[in-house]
Amino acid sequence: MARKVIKLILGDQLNENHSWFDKIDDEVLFVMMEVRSETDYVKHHIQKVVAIFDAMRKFAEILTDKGHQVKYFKINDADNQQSITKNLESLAQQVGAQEIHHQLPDEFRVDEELKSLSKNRLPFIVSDSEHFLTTRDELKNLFEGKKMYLMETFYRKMRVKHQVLVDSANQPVGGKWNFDQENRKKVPKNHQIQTTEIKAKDCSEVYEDILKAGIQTLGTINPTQFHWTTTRTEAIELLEEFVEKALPLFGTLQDAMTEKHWYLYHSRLSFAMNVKLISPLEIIRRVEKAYYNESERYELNQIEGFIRQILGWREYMRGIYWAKMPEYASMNFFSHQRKLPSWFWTGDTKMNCLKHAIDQSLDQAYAHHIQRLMVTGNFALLTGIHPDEVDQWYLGIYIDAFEWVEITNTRGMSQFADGGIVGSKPYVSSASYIDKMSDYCQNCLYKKEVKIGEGACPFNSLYWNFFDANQEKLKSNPRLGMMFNVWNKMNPKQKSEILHQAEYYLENIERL
Ligand code: FAD
Ligand code: DLZ
Ligand code: SF4
Repeated sequence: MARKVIKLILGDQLNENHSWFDKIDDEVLFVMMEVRSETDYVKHHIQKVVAIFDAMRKFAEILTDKGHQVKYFKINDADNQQSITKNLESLAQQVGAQEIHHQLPDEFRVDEELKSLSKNRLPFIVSDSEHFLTTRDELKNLFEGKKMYLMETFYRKMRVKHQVLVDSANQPVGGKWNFDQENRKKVPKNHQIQTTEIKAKDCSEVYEDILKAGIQTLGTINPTQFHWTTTRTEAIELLEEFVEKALPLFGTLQDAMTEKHWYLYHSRLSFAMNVKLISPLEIIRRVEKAYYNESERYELNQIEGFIRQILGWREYMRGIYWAKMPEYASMNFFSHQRKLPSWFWTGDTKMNCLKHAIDQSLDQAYAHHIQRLMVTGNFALLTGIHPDEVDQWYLGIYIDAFEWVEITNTRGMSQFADGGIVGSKPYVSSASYIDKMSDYCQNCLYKKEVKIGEGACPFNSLYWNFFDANQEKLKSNPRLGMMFNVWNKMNPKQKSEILHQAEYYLENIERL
């Protein structure tokens, strides 16, 4: 009798090039499932749930068309028990499966759930997801015994290991590993933004199923004009368009923010990559090829800036996640306790930068890196919001939010709740940075240059208040010495007025 093997494909494991699919095998039954355990562990943005279900359904269709056997549980199917393990167990019994296979999940929570199932009677066989450029434990092993996990050290090793932008002596092409200094420009006045376009499709059927199931979501959607890439073909098309239209300016304007455009020269590839429709290596190689073939069109700072995000930051964050979970999820270095103001769910604030970043996140399930780090994240850190609250918001709202990359960026890089594992100092700023990188302050009711009194920008007093409150915890940080010098030398009256202003804003946080 033929051995029946069940192979589980999770919603973020849509890798058509995985060796599992190399040949058709009638003994293998692939299983995919839309389940409440995954839709409800946090309140997700409606566009995120639609994108995942749409991508999963289309992936199942592709496998079926190729001749593979697929059991697909839709969210409203009568036999769906709404849990990965329950569906797996009953399916295994039903088809008389003798083995269950799965790929390494990216989330600790799901890893634990699947491990608990493996204690049951059936052999459980685990494969790599064949997506990342590092193994789960590579970063942990690399930094074994060391206190600091420097991203830059890791990134350079990755450049050499994967022979990306290095010469035959393993030295960086162009003589430098990092072109960050050139990548901090604001959008110039009168600049015409010519970037990738929005390509919409109809996702009403998936959307109706989600409504019918009664899944609680946040944010808005126009299901007939849905634009997130949900197939490999769409992801490759977006990559090509990105290389053609946005890459030439990616680095220069990667930190810029503007009211005029919600993604500027960013790629919008994070969702497709995180659900594995497209691989990091193919994106890196494509971008590298553009540079080598047309170096007159693509400057090295644009190319290196983009590659660093994927080969450096993305892999590094995953490495930190597996090195530090589960302790990471409860770290709260500053012991922050405040709740997020309710306007994080409505955008109803007078602070123009926050209004803009939040409205955009609710409407598009997207904000780019600097909006996440230096607007919403900056505000949450300066106002002492509990990292659990911040994590829940980021994990829910963004199209690309999966815990391994969300928590390390949010709790780590943005909130410094890990005490400095990911970042060497907290990312906070007053209005001057936001003004330097955006056009938000021009249309704001608050005054960017004012610290105290009527109309003073809240970021200005909250900034100093944060350092004053956390002086003990931060004073030995060599990167903050100059800042503490400035604060400690300020005249006492001015200091006290600033602290009072911050206190007033904190007490009235709901009305900012
Ligand atoms: P681009 O700017 O075009 O960058 C290209 C790619 O680089 C991205 O698609 C992404 O895969 C990778 N990348 C860039 N920065 C990072 C980073 N810091 N960490 C990991 N990968 C990176 N990214 C997520 O994928 N999921 C998250 O849940 C997430 N949460 C974040 C939370 C905070 C507080 C911050 C500051 C950043 C977060 N990021 C997250 C990183 C980054 O903001 C997004 O990857 C990026 O905005 C996605 O848009 P894009 O594809 O247009 O990126
Ligand atoms: C995020 C998500 C959602 C909303 N729904 C599903 C689902 O119904 N079925 C599924 O297999 N995966 C879903 N996902 C993605 C999972 O959360 C992801 O696969 C795990 O977190 C493992 O990283
Ligand atoms: Fe934001 Fe302050 Fe600028 Fe207003 S003035 S947009 S609140 S930084």
